[in-house]
Amino acid sequence: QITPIPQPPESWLLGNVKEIDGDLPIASFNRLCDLYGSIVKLNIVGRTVVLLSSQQMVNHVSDQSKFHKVPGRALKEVRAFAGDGLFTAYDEEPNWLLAHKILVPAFGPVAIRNMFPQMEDIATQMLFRWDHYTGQPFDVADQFTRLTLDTIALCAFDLRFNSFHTDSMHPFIEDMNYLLKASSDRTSYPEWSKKVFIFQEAEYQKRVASLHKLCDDIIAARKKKPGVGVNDLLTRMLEGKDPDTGAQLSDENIRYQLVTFLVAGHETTSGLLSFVTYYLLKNPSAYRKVREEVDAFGQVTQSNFHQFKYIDAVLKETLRLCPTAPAYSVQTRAAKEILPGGYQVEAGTNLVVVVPKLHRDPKVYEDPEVFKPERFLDGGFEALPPNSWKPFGNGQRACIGRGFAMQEAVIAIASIFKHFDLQMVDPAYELHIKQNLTIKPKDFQITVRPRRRGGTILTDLLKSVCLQRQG
Ligand code: FDE
Repeated sequence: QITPIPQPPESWLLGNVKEIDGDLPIASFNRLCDLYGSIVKLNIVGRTVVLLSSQQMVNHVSDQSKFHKVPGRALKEVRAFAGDGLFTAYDEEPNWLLAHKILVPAFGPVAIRNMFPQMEDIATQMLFRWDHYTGQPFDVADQFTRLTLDTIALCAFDLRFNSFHTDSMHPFIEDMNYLLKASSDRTSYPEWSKKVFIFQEAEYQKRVASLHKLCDDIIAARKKKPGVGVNDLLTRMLEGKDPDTGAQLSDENIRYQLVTFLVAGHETTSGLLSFVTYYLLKNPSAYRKVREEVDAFGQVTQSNFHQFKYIDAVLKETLRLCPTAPAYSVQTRAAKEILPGGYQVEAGTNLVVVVPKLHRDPKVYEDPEVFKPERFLDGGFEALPPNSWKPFGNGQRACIGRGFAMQEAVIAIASIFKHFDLQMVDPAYELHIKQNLTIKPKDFQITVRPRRRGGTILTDLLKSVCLQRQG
């Protein structure tokens, strides 16, 4: 016997479109889950979408033999610039498996460990910059965008954007922000509107072309001067072969992978670091414990990085409350499936996992709204019920950059807290979120002061190098 799925009242022609705030869809999803429960059905201009938000529901659809990732409406739009790159490819497109096989080793534990010096290099550039900002308010999201963009570009493509040496952001950022926002806006318009709004469409295409040109230029430059001894992502893509068939990636697909890694590799991680900063400033006891951990180790290094257990828990807890990729979609493999509670879903319907709500399932998390990194310490993380913490997606389509992002984030947080005291510009600041497919804190400003007296980060670092040499 089939239970009808709860649905808000529909209006004529538009269905439930008016339930969704175009600027902040995730807030609307959260609100609908609060109102209607762990499963909600929406009619978005004739398309059925089902929101899922409890561990029980999400656990059920995490079974890869029955459900699999199908890029949702927004990701379909993103295909205009990311094509069949890893993130936006359909499972059954041959390039997904081919690129997956070639690139998984490039993001394996050994490869990531070897990226430590490059990550440290960019983090240090940020610290230099912050030295000069002493006492002066700045936007954290802006700084972390520079950090993560420069880091992915250097680690993956041996390319320096040098974002900390210019005031304006690299033009790539503007194009990307425009395209991500436009892609998410486009989901509430019918397909034919692209033929009507010709100016918007022309602007969109212009941005896509500029993104593609940037990537094509990177590929062309590397082909002219193959990196001697460089074994980065780009080399692997240009030279890597499928171990089973010998197949290689086409230039077109490599361009899409470049776009994918530049976008996926920095948007989500910069959001994560911004939220971490917010939560640490809002929670003095967590701030103090981070500081204690950092001071106990002195410097974060390639060999001690795994021992920063408290910072790791802070990152996990931040991703619980503010998963920067706040939703992902799956569909049934068969014509229909019955979900727990007797709800029937059919093939072709996007089942959207509303991650921030899943992460507040009261059956899983005690005091779900409270920031408490301790819940993940001492086996707490391992003891979670299956599929109750999903900031990195699910199964074979889960985030390939997870280890990369976590290492980068530990290095950043550990170095910042080693060298600076941080303060919110407005102590009464309450978290506001802005969404651009991924989420970030809105208008969140801080000031920093170096912890030491006199000297700069540079003299500090030189001193510690000398001490290491001597000792
Ligand atoms: C992926 C991902 C995901 C899934 C999605 C879906 O399902 O749709 C998610 C959820 C994510 N990812 C998340 C995240 C967060 C963070 C922090 C990150 N992420 C980071 C990163 C970095 C890098 C480099 C990356 N990331 C990348 C990536 C890729 C490529 C992908 C796709 C995969 C496949 O194969 O599909 C992802 N990522 Fe992430």
